[in-house]
Amino acid sequence: MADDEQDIILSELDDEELTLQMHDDLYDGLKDEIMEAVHILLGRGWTPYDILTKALVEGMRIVGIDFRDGILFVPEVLLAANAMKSGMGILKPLLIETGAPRLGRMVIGTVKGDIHDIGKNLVSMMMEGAGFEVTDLGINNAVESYIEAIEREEPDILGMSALLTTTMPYMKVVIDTLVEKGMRDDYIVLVGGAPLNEEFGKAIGADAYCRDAAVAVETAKELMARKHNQQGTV
Ligand code: B12
Repeated sequence: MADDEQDIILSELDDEELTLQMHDDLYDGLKDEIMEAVHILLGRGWTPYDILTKALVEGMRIVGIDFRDGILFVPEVLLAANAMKSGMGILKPLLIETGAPRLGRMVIGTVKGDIHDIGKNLVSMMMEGAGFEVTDLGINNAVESYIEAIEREEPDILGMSALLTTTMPYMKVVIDTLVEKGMRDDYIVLVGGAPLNEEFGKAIGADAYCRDAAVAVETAKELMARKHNQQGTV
């Protein structure tokens, strides 16, 4: 970044400039600047959802491209991820305080071998904002961890996240274990993460693959309504 970077006064930028600056700041892992910019946009009346998607998620998408192309490396991406998380931390209570009626419960976690958690955290936040109670199991979850949590929490929905092509097959291990234990039909299983697609979701026996957090919320609501209708007619 240019030397005159520190001369930029974020509050003097217009919305578009500020959003672009946030993409740059996220790229550079500048946590304080990201937090300041999130507050500025909130002050200008932006919705938490717009800040999340247009400023933070879009910034992370750009980081992802340069990581893929070998321009950025793990330490830099970790800094970007931390800056992203600090921005998400400000938005989380705002997304959750919707006063929406309780719609159901969800247990969510990233699968074994995988430590990516930004997308999962976003899904948790959006689900909570939509009125679901969410138990987040964190990262690197073995099948036992999922089973233990669903037995304890008795959720309506189990969510699994994987960002690596090497860890996504583990979702099938979890689903197959649910089938073996005769528990599969007790839960709606949602899966997500950048390398997945609808076909993969179907192939492993999930109820749905969701490409982003907004789709996750819509799909969860739809499948919950279907489940309630089915229970009503039995
Ligand atoms: C940030 C990041 C990291 C950070 C993670 C920090 C953290 N706390 O999460 C760090 C630096 C630690 C990291 C490490 C590694 N990473 Co990485 N990482 C990324 C990066 C750049 C962004 C991921 C991200 O946060 N995206 C933003 C969020 C918002 O999007 P998302 O995760 O896709 O989530 C959305 C949807 O997918 C969906 N969703 C996600 N989960 C769920 C769950 C449910 C239930 C539902 C319904 C929906 C859903 O909703 C979310 C919100 O809208 C991606 C690039 C990319 N294009 O994805 C690479 C990427 C995933 N990483 C990659 C790699 C290779 C690695 C490493 C192996 C690198 C290394 N050499 O060590 C390690 C693996 C460590 C491990 N064992 O897990 C590769 C994977 C390639 C592959 N084909 O498998 C990618 C694609 C980069 C690349 N193109 O090379 N990484």
